[in-house]
Amino acid sequence: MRTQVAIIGAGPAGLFLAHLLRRWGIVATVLERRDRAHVEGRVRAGVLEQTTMDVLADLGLDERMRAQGLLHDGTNLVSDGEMFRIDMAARSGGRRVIVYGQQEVMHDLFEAAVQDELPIVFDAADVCLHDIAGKPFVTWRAKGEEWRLDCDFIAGCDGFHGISRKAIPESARRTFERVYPFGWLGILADVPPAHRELIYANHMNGFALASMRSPTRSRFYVQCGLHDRIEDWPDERFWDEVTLRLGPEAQVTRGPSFEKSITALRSFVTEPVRYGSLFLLGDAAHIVPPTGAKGLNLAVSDAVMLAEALAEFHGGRPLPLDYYSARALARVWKAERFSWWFTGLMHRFPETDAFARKMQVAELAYLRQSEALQTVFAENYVGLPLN
Ligand code: RFL
Ligand code: PHB
Repeated sequence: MRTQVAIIGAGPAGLFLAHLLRRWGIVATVLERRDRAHVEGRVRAGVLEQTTMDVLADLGLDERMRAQGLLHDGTNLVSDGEMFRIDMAARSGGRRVIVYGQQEVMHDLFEAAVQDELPIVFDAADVCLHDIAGKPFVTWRAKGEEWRLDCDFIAGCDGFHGISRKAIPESARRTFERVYPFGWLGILADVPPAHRELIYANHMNGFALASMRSPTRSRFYVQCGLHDRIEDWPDERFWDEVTLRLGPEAQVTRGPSFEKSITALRSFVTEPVRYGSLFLLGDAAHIVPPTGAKGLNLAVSDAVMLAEALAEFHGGRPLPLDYYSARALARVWKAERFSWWFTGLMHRFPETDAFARKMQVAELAYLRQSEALQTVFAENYVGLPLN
């Protein structure tokens, strides 16, 4: 079998790339370790940047998002119970975010893939990359058989735990990493959202976030210990804590949770994101803590940048493929900075002594009154331009 681009992983990075390449007339095959239901069922991101909305619109895949997504002009921050709003649209020339869950995005991408007959191989076991510095090919096992796919390029879209990044020799890559000394405990519940827009709260006990999926489904998070277990957080404790941390202006409605999971927080970048014919995209190349809601959005901007670079190459134009590495990493590092800064501002760290806490409170007070700082926040939150 032969294809132009072998895409490893059918998450957001892989599927956006497959759709974008198709639009440029480039043939790609996607190899996914799990089945569609598993990939579509993962409860993850909730907030899409303006840039991501625009890409879905360009691909003609925005119908359900426009009908069901919740457009937000602003977001709310809470400092010790006191809430203030940042009008992001007003501070960023009218750019906004939309609350439209990753599960919905994946559903739309998979449905369109079926319609457009994009080749996706599910349940591909033991995917192996070969000769990435020469004539690349990929092998895997499925239905008890061995398969081989020859290709011009490989796009490693297989997430943080995937195999693609590790296919680059250790001597050729560098890792930059920060592991945070806490996690996020997230729940879903069929209760109305605590507010019309999101609320990010800094409280003595730690961070809390009120988000949503629809007018009747809410997503909440609280900062928790790195070694906490789900059993440590029965619903009652969760609701008590999130209500306290979000403060009196949040209208928290309690109800049974039906999804509860703990996520570790990490900042991570590998460089370079190209080696021979292999490109890394999305979580395979970088991780941000979820505080800035950037992960999925970065996967999408990577996909746009690689699709454009491959289209130039395909069209015989002399744009160097290394351009992808430089262009993608330039945007990635800015999103890393914003997510790291926002995480630092909003969480309680083991070393958060009385002085450090005063610094957080003072910075939040400054953000509350300074148009300049709010502009910086808004530009980053709605998503920096691709160039
Ligand atoms: P994914 O989604 O991990 O997809 C990788 C795919 O590769 C497959 N795979 C393999 N396939 C073949 N062979 C192998 N050896 C393979 N190994 C893995 C996997 O099965 C999977 O299908 O990576 P991708 O595409 O780069 O997308 C990244 C995003 O999913 C991620 O960044 C976001 O979910 C992060 N994130 C958020 N991002 C936002 O933009 N806004 C948010 O509000 C937001 N909130 C979040 C988040 C992530 C969270 N968690 C759980 C990590 C909230 C949370 C709690
Ligand atoms: C979510 O709704 O899951 C969500 C929203 C904002 C974030 C992170 C996650 O910063």
